[in-house]
Amino acid sequence: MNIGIVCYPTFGGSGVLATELGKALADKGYGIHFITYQQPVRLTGFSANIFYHEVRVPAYPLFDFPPYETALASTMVDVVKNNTVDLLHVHYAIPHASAAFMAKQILAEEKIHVPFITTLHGTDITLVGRDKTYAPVVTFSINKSDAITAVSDNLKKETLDNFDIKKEIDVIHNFVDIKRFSVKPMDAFKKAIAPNGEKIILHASNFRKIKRIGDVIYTFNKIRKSIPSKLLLVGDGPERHMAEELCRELGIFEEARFLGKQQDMEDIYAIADLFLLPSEYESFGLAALEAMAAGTPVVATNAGGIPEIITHGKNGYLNEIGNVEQMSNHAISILGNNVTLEAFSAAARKQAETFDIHNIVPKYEQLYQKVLNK
Ligand code: GMT
Repeated sequence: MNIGIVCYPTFGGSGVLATELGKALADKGYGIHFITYQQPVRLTGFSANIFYHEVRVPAYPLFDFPPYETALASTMVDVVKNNTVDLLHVHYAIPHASAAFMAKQILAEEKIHVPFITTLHGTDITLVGRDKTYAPVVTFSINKSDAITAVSDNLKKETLDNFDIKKEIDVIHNFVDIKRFSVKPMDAFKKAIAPNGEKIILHASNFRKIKRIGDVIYTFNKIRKSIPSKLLLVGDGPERHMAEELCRELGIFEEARFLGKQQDMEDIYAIADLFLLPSEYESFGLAALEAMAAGTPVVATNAGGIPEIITHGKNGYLNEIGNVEQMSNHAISILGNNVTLEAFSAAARKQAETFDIHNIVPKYEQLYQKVLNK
């Protein structure tokens, strides 16, 4: 089977998931055509079954806003016509689902029938998609999808509560490659970050408001007063400047390392003792799952789909949004006792195993087959 995958090629969770899915399918012998505006960040190495098609958006002085969606739909048409593509799988509804619908209609005019599947990831539904500027197109194109998936039960509910969806939504949870994330702690790297054996607290995100980066820093500031620790911040985005300022204001800039965007996350998770995810909302929280796969317990909020991966008091803790006191107390309770830390770490890894790539990817394969058999 040959599949066209459309996603955001950046460090965001939807692009990461889509790329890992494409790579896993290629390993199983599927032909995978990535259709994106730049090479997806996790698309490294060579596979004979993977093809990359760049969406070019030519500039023209008339355009204040280059028509990306039109360029994407046209590229999808071109890829389908010039390659063997059985179905399109688009990740993140905006504008991928409506572009896929347009491509499907254009191809149908030429008697080429290609179904498309839309995977909803989070802010395409809960934040951006709900805005009335986008909502009618998002609703229409989700309903026109040949199959719809959501990455958590919570996101399915959010979609049904907020959009007039007339089709079944299948929940296929996000996944992680356990084998890849179970790297041994890298002693030299750990020593460079925490030379005196301090505990390492990690946060990784796109530094948007929804991630509540301020809460990461305030929580860390409370933890470090009880337990010698260092903070690692991975990623970049609009809140980074504020975060750096806050660290300076609190006098903890030396204890915090801003690493920017990173490729080899498995090496970073491997040295972390605890992952902080104080988000306002997460449909799933892929970064938390990756941390857990590396045996890192997670202190997070009780928001969105996070409770679908974290079991309170076992492999991490779920907290009220914004309650930094609660988050730091829970973090201290894990980090303050090595026996507890080891128990949480083992439980985190065990929980991540249920979301292993080998358990989840077959669900997408079954869905592809079902759509093609229709
Ligand atoms: O976290 C983000 O804001 C990026 C966003 C994306 O689409 O790249 O992430 C969403 O999709 C991820 C993969 O399915 C989920 O793990 C994240 O929880 C979700 N983010 C939000 O819901 C805020």
